[in-house]
Amino acid sequence: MDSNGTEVRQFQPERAQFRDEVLSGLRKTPKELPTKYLYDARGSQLYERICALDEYYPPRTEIAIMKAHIADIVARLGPNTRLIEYGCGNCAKTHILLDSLPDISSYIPIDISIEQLRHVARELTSHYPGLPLSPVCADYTGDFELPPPGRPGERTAVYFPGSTIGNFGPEAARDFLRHIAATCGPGGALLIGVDLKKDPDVLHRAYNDREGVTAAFNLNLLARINRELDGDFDLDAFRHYAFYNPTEGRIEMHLVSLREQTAYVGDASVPFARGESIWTESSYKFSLEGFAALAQSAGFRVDRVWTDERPWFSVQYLVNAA
Ligand code: AVJ
Repeated sequence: MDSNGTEVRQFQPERAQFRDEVLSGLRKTPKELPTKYLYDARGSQLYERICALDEYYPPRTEIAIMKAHIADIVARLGPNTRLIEYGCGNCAKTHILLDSLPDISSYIPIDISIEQLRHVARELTSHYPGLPLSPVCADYTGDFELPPPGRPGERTAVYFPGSTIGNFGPEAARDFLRHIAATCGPGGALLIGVDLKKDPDVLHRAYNDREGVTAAFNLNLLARINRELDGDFDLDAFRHYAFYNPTEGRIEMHLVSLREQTAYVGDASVPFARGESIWTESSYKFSLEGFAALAQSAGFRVDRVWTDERPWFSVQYLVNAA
């Protein structure tokens, strides 16, 4: 139980799993680290700062789309909905839904950061006193259990904002959407934020902000390994490097070693050549047609798409096609 009485179910990765995944990623060629580990308490804070940057257009654009079409969105979702959010973060966008969605049967925010989730649970219980809230702390790409369905007649809707679907490669994205389709069941739906292909300069600036917040966010992964796994990465000897790869349709985020060096994770050594990189994140950008094909391959039908007028970002309402 948390101090305010909300129980947080916990399935987050153990330290041993973190260590295994870090070492197996660093032993690959090319080296990589799992993106989900960017989000510890510090990483979640840095991500919130990214979301406030001028250059990082997605959150503002997505919120504007949600607000402009909230009546339409809510008419499709509700009432008597069991709302599950994957990677709620600070729940900034959720407020828009919770403020308007009538008769929610339960709200289940899932996040990998326990600190973040506890914070959000406190905030939500004070802001929405009657809301049935069941937070789950989990790596949602792994195994975890959802609280059982509640009321009769409720339908399950998943909310997956922020274009986090872009962090998955094409096959993993399809598998993950299939898993969501199974979670919603027949009659269920997915409300998802999907970032769109656009001028590569705009994309480049969004992941290379002038203040260096994105760089700090990326480097925090090495700092976290130092803190939690007794690592000795020299943060000044790695450079944040992010670019848009138009052939693959994705931003790639890397940490590049500025010199030949050996880093330790506990007593395991990891050699780096000068210029060698660790791939920490992909952020795929979609065309509307491309995303519709992906959704369809996962058992969804695109019911409705809302975008801003440029159009840079989309919010999409998908229904389980079963
Ligand atoms: C949270 C995955 C949507 O890919 O744009 C922001 C994370 N990485 N800046 C994204 C991120 C660098 C973000 N997502």
